[in-house]
Amino acid sequence: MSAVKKKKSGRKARSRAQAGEKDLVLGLGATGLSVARFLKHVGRDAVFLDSREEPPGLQELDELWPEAERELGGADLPENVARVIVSPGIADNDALVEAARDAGLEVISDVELFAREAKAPFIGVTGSNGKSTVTTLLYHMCRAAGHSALAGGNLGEPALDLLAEEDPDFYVLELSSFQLQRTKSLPAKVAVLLNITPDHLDWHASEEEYREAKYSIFRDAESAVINREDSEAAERTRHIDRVISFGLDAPEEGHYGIRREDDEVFLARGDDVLLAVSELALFGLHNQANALAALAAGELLELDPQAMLQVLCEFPGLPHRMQFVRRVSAVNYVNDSKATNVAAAVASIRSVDGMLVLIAGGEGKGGDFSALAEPLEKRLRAAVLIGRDAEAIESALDTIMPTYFARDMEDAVQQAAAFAESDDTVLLAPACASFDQFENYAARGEAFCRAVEALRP
Ligand code: UMA
Ligand code: ADP
Repeated sequence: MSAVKKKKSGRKARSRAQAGEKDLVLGLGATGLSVARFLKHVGRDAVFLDSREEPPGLQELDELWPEAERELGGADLPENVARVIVSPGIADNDALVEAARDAGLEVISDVELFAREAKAPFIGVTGSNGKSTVTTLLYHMCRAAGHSALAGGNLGEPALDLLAEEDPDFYVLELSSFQLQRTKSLPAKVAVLLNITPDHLDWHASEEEYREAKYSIFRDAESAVINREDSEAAERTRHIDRVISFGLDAPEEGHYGIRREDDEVFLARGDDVLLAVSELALFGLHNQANALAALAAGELLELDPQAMLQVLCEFPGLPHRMQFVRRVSAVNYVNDSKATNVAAAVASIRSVDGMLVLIAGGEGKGGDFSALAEPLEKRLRAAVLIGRDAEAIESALDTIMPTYFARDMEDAVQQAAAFAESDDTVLLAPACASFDQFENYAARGEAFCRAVEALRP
C-alpha cells in the first residue's frame, strides 16, 4: 500500500516538474548572479529568492535582468517551478531546499549546470585545505605548457561565468563540499582530492556527510589524484583506470613524493628526483604536498614536466596564505588569514621556524581546537585571541601558554608586537572563519596587514 502511495507521489512530483516552466534560483550572491547571467543567456525564465532583504547581487540583477521576478527577505516555495538551483552558502536543511525536495523538484548546484554545458575538459580540485593553491598552480602549469586554461569555482569566479568565455583547452575548477553535495554528474578529466580533515560541520549534517561530499568528486572521473595518507580514497577510486598518488613519503614508481639525497630534500616521481624543495617558491611542508598533487594532476593532463617545474620555482602563493608581510624590530609578520579551520592553522604553525606569537579566533566551524596545542608546545610565546570563539580556543590552549584577548585586529597586532621577541614570528592563523568580525578572510588579512604596516620600529 505504502509503495503504491510512494509511486503516486513520485508521479505527482514528475508531473509538477514537467509543468514547471521556470527555474528557482536560491541565493543572490556571486553564484546566484552567475546563474542569472547563464539563464538569461540561454533564454530560460527564473525566479530569484534570497533570505536577505538586500543580498549582495541585487543591484547587478537589477541592471542585468530588471524584469526578473524576485522575493527577498524570505518566501515560500513559488508555484510553476521546474528545478531549483541552490547557492553553496545555503545548507541542505534550509526550509526552502527541504520544501523543494519534498515537492519532488530537482535540486542542483551551479556546478551541475556547468558540468552539463561545458564543452572543454575540466579538472576538479577539492580537499579541506590547499584547494585554491593547487587550482592556481594547475592553471599556471597548463598555460606554461602552452595550453589555454580558465580557473574558477570556489576559487572566486563562479563556474558558470567561465562558460561565457571562449572554450579553453582546460577548465580548472576548485570545488567545495557544498558545491559537490548538490552535483550529481561530474565527469572530470582529472579529479584531485588533497586531504580531508573536519571542516564546515556547521553546514553539513555530520562529518560523514562532509567526507561523502568530498569523495563524490571521484564518481564519474576519468582519472584521479589521491593522497596516500587517505586509504579510503584508494578504495573510492578502484573504478578509475588512471590513479596517481602523492604524499610526503618516498614514492613508488609512477607516483609522487619526497626523496632525500646528500642531505637535500627533493620532490620526486618514483626513483627520479625532480626539484630540490629549496627551489620551491612556496614554503611549508603542506605546500610540498600541494606541489606534488599539482604535478600528478599535470601528468594526467600530459603537461610538459619542465614547464610545470618552472611554475613551482616561480609561483609565490596567493595573498592571505602564508604571506610574509613585514619584518619590524627583528620580528617577522606572516598573514595566513585563509587558515580558516584547525588543520590549516596546524599546517601553517608547522611551517614557521622558531618561536611564535599566534593570532587566532573568529567563528569556529565545529572543529576541535585542542589539535592546536601539540604543534605549539614549547614554541608559543603567546596567543592573542579575537572573535566569537576566542574563549573556546583559550580553553584548548590553557595547558601550554598564557593567552590574551583582543578587541579587534589592530589591538591583536599591537599586543602581539609587545609579546614578540627578537626573531620571533607573529602569525595570523585564525583556525576559524572570519564572518563574525569581517566580510571575509581577505578583509581580515587586509586588516592584519594594515595593523602591521602601522607598527613603529
Ligand atoms: N545567504 C543567506 N541567504 C540566502 C543566501 C545566502 O543568508 O538566501 C548567506 C550564506 O549563508 C552565506 C552567504 O550568504 O553566508 C554567501 O552565500 P552564497 O551561497 O550566496 O555565496 P556566493 O557569494 O555565491 O559565493 C559562493 C562561495 N561561498 C560559499 O560557499 C559560502 C564562494 O566561496 C565562491 O567563491 C563563490 O560561490 C563562487 O563559486 C567562498 C567560501 O567561503 C570563498 N567558500 C567556502 C570555503 O572556501 O571554505 C566553501
Ligand atoms: P583552500 O582553498 O582549500 O582553503 P588554500 O590553498 O587557500 O586552501 O590554503 C588555505 C590555508 O590552508 C593555507 O593558508 C594553509 O594554512 C593551509 N593549507 C594549504 N594547503 C594545505 C595542505 N595541503 N594541508 C594542510 N593545510 C594546508
